[in-house]
Amino acid sequence: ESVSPLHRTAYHFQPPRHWINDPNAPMLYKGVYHLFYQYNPKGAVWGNIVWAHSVSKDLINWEALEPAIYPSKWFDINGTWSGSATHVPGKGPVILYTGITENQTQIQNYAIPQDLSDPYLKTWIKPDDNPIVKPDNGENGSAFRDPTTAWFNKKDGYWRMLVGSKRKNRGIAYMYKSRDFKKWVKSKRPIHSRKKTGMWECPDFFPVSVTDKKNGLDFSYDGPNAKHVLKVSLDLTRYEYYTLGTYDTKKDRYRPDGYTPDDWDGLRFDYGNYYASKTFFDDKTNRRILWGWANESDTVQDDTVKGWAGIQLIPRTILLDSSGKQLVFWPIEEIESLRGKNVQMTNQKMEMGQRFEVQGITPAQVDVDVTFNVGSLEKAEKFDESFATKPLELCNLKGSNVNGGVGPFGLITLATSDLEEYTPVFFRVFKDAASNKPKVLMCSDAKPSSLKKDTGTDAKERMYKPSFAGFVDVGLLDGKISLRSLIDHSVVESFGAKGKTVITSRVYPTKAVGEKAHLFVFNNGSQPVTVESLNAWNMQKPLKMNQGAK
Ligand code: DQQ
Repeated sequence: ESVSPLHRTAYHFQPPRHWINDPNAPMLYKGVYHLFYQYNPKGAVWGNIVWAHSVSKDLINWEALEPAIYPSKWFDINGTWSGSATHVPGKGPVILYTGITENQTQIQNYAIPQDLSDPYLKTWIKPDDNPIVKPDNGENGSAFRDPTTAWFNKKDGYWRMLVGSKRKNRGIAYMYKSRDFKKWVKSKRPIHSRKKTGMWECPDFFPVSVTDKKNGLDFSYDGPNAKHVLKVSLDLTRYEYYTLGTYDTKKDRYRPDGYTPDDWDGLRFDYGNYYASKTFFDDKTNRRILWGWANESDTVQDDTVKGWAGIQLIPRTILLDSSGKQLVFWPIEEIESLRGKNVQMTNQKMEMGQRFEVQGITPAQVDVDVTFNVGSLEKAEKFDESFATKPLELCNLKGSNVNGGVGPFGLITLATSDLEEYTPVFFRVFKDAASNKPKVLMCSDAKPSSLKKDTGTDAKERMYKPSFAGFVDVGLLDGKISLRSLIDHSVVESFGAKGKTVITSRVYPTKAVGEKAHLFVFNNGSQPVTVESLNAWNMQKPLKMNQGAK
């Protein structure tokens, strides 16, 4: 089968061909990073799912090994779906995953390495005493999957883990306990549930430090100064949300803080094309690192023609924001080792309608980091409260060309020189009437990204070119706001205000490709905005990216 190189990424994780989805069981073992992922070895659409397995020493270069887990036993004969790894003292890493049985029931299994002395953990065994957990009478056997990494409670000597589910339309994360990591018993209460959110896929549950602004915490951390994060992936709309809260290890209860909605309009790791994410704790560098999958935005037909579909986004560190009310995300620093040629811009004032090209690099494959200064907020538009939970509607109403008081301003990525095609990533600053504080909107807009003709009559046959949006919780006291975008041919991953709001778009320009893509900074607001500093780097291709994956 042929593979079209046109929109393939250079420095994002991809196998050479075929379909990929969820990252599974990320971990560090004996100095080697492991990433497993849902993979179709036979084509560029979802199906025939196995756990592909890649290893890396630097999170940049990846070597493909043989698939680690694939259907072979009665307890996973119809599928080996998502799961996680836990380091169990005395046993090494243990994988928990969802198996699909002959009659399509979802059950939880475990797998263990054949040889613990092998840092690559090449061969995995699925013992015959599987499964470890089956749906009981109250549970829905067709919505019961994606076990989390387990955490250990020293006080009572039990491991605990979560399984995503639903009852009618209520999203649920069931909790299971075990002493020996084999016999698991369901807890009386799920760790959490929420009405009308539908199936909770790929739950993730972990602590973050309130006081330590540099380091992550292990899953089993049970000391002072921590909050917990519960993230779920919503099957119905294909986006995720998380709550921050308190986990009382004695009562075994998680209570969300209540600052932000525990619902569809909750906080997100990424407000764009991002799903089925999963974290792990890197105990070498004390980081909590997040992996997430970005699906294609073009059609299934196009994927088949391309011969590939899906990428993993650049791993991100997760920390609690200094406000304590949200998380912040930042691309792992290893990615900076791929930075090549650098160009800069400083103190460039942009009047309304002006844009400046970032020249001297190849903008289809760059890392760009810019700090804007918005000066005065006097001209900022009044914020209409009815949009308080509707950033997307606001972005749809006010695109990058709709003049405002302060903004829109930002980056124009993957553009033709005359903006026939372009993907703008930008801010717009409002003023909250009651508090007089700024309300900042961030948008990544794929609508003008591609001239490709859509011929399909059915939505599935049409390219998906959505605008994505989120608010950015900044005070703008010094007038500054930053934006970093990782641009890689068909993906634009953008970090607003040092990672407070992150948005990923997948786009398929027809002309703004390769050497023909351009990058600009722009301002379409009546208040002049200054580019205080801008750095753009060409990004090199890693030497190894899964060559020869089966
Ligand atoms: N993908 C897996 C499931 C999971 C879903 C199947 C999320 O385990 O719920 O490929 O994308």
